[in-house]
Amino acid sequence: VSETTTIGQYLIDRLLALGARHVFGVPGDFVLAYYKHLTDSELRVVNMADEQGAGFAADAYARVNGIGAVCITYGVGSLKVINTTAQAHAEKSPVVVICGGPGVRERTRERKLHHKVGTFDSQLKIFKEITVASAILDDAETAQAEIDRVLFACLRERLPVYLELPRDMVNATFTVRPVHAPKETSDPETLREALEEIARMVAGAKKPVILAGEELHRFEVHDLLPGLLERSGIPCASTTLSKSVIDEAHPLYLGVYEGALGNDAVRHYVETSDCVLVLGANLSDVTLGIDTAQLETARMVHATSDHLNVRRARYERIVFKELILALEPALGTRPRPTIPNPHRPEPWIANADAQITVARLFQCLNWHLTPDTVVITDVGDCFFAATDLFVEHSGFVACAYYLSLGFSVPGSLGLMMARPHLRPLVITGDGAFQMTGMELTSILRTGDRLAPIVVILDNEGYGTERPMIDGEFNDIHPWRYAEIPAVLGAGKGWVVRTEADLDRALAGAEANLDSYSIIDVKIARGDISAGLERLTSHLGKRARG
Ligand SMILES: Cc1ncc(C[n+]2csc(CCOP(=O)(O)OP(=O)(O)O)c2C)c(N)n1
Ligand SMILES: [Mg+2]
Repeated sequence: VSETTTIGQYLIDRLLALGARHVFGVPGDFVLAYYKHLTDSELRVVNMADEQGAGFAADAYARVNGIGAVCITYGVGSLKVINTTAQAHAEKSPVVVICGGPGVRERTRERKLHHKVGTFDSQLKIFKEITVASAILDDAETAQAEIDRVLFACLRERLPVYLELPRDMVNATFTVRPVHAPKETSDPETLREALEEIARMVAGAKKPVILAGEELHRFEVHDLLPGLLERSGIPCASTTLSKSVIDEAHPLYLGVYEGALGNDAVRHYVETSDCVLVLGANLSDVTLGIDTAQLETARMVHATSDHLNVRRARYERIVFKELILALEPALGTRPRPTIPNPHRPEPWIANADAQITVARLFQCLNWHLTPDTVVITDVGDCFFAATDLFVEHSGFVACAYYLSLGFSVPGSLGLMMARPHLRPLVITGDGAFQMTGMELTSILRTGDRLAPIVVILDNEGYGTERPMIDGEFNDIHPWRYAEIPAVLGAGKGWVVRTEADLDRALAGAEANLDSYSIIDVKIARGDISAGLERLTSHLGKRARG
């Protein structure tokens, strides 16, 4: 039997079929009819205060759920998710951007229309640069093929996509054809040869090591990692972007590798290895410790969804997931080496009157992590300090490569929608919080009694930039963050100056299961984490030219 549907409904059905349960957004007249449609569907619409917040929430959601969606209006809305879509692209997050647009009948001639800039193609062109596939759904005849093409590309590449829905096409009908998910397979001979070459290289190595990247997580093969390590006897390190790809308590886990910016023992192990298997890690200047990493191509296998290189040889037509699935049986076994494991958190005992410092704050937070915590950090010293947290069981989410301030508070809402049983520990700087922290209002608006704990490192401004080049431009207006609950009419707040204050605040926050908690931690100017200390001495040299 042939079934008739509408473009709007088909898109909803496909999103549900591919695993989306929520859509984040802000309505506007070009998308209002579709917004109503979405609200009446099985998808839950999560309204945000600002489109950038919606984009960040969809990104965080997509990272843990496997697909996410953001729905906004033309121009004023969509152009505000450029930054978040660029982040999703940079860090491989499968976000579907759905933008309501002018109707096809409104597009018969170029004219000035509210929210429109340039031509009717301008937005599509802008999004083309930062998405893997895109379409304007202006024809009912081709709509199904276009939606399928775009959504499959999103999942195949784990990259964002853009769909523009002209408002008069929402209810345009067509007859649904069966959906065929394209099956991507490697060239079997090439895969076999590549695996043999990798196995030879590993067998001949004295001290192989795996650098486990974020794509293991994105392509849902991270669960294979413990088995791979245990059988092969090869230890692994993660990158700043992939932290928590493996339980950090695993005996074959070394820690986060980030060149000279990270832990010395991890650096030494990785850089003295004669065979580094880089699996699913995109190597950026950040991942490579601001280019301080010493990894030579001649002793490296580098596999990502984009390419496979064994030393200098490149193998084409290898599907990343297939390679990872085939790796464990292909590699031999060897006795487990003795390796330096990351330090477990030391028990926290407060020195009651001592002024709180960044180092002690993170020691305390580390002690408070539970299997139900998911850590989400913003950019700034919170990120550099959080890299050193010992994350057992729990997840760790950060925009560790694109580094856009303002991700954490809206991102935490995405995480809570995707994983309602987890409680986010949101760690942010005061500058980042002033950008998007007001999305706390969206967390309340859900009516779900969500209870993230937001910790603000309140150091009177842009602490990360001060050691590089300082000036008034790094100062911000001081807020009374702990009083935000009074303004929003819900939530609980604490100000922390001493270690005893921190104990009280965390005890109170942990007991507050009905609403968000906000902890304003007063950090002395110039008190920075060891990680940031190392970073700024490198960056400062570069920034000063
Ligand atoms: C959206 C965005 N704008 C600007 C920057 C540049 N930047 C990097 S760190 C930083 C300071 C952040 O201040 P804060 O959130 O208070 O954290 P702190 O550095 O004090 O730890 C700035 C402005 C950025 N990364 N992202
Ligand atoms: Mg700050």
